[in-house]
Amino acid sequence: MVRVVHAADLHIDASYAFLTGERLERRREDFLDSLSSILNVCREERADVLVISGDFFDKVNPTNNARYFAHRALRDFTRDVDCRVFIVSGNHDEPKTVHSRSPLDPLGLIKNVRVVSSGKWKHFRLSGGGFDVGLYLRGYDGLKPAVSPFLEPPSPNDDVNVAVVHGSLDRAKSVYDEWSSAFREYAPFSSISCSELGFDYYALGHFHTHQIVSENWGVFCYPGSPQRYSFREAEGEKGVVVLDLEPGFSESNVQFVPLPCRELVVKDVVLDTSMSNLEEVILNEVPVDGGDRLLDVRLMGKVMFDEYKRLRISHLASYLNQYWFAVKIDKLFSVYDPVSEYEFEDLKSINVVEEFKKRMSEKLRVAEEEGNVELKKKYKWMLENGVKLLVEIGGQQDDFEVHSRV
Ligand SMILES: [Mn+2]
Repeated sequence: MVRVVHAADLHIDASYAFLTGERLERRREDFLDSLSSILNVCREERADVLVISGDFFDKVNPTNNARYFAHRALRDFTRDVDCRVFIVSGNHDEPKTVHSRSPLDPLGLIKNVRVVSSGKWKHFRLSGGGFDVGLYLRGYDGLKPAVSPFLEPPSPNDDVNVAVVHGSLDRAKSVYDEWSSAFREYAPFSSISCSELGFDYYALGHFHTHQIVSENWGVFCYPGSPQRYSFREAEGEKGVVVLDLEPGFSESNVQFVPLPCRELVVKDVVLDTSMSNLEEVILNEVPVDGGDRLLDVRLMGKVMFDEYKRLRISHLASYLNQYWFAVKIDKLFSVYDPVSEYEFEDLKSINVVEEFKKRMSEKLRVAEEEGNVELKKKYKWMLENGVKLLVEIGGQQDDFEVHSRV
């Protein structure tokens, strides 16, 4: 039997626009703690192999701090314990240009650590005592992101065969689906396209929710990310899987091991135009028992322009930051201005030029409808020249804060 710990999507060195200074540093430590927890599982379970299916680092240029810690942790681990480590690259830690390297590559210089980056298949054979286990690893291809990792598959010929890739399985679910389908465009493949390949276990990375898709021709498994990478991952357990590879391998050989991670809370507050003193309204609804948890306050609904002007988001954030590890406040509400009878819909992508265009186009449309030739001419002139002027003075930049992905 060969005992494997399968982890993925550690995202070491993740950045968060709403965190700065000491809190950002502490949040980054969470992700390094996950690596330590995973190595501890390997020790406790007496694993022969640790497999990491991509997105070990959050970016192709992690800080030296993160590189140093990861290198030292893996070096110490492989020195102490007889466990081999295999890492493939993911869309986050594989560069998208020809002449650069993955930050994973230096880790491959450590004894007993093997790194497979840049879309090539590599084969390693392990002895299970009486049978052989074949590990077939492929790094994420930064140059051909939309291609199936199994476009040019290897022909596995060991007794138990494992494919290690970073990609989007069609039958798997993602918490990011309702937000954007772009997530699924990275190394997409279907389970049915694998029916003739001959792998027993697919050690997958990319989807952050732990899940197993069992087919007659193999077990597809995402261990999920060990930390809650974004507020979309506030629900469900986080961890790794432990599996015993042996002839006759099935889903029952796979066991999920939950790991501790920082908890995230999402609180929706719905505002409306009848409300005044929004800060007080919001604070009445948001709990202050946060402790070590992260909070995302999602402000929704519609507010009056005058009330919006009085609302101090940074004041609100610094107050709530006393009671939570950190607080992120999302302005998802629209703003209504009764003077102009205009409604600003999307505050996060608001841009002076686009708003001006939208507003003038609407006025132009009404003038056209009413057949008011004089007014139509005026609005047309204002639209053309107004946009030019606004672009000239730098109106293309967002007037509001830039939102991070989280
Ligand atoms: Mn990932």
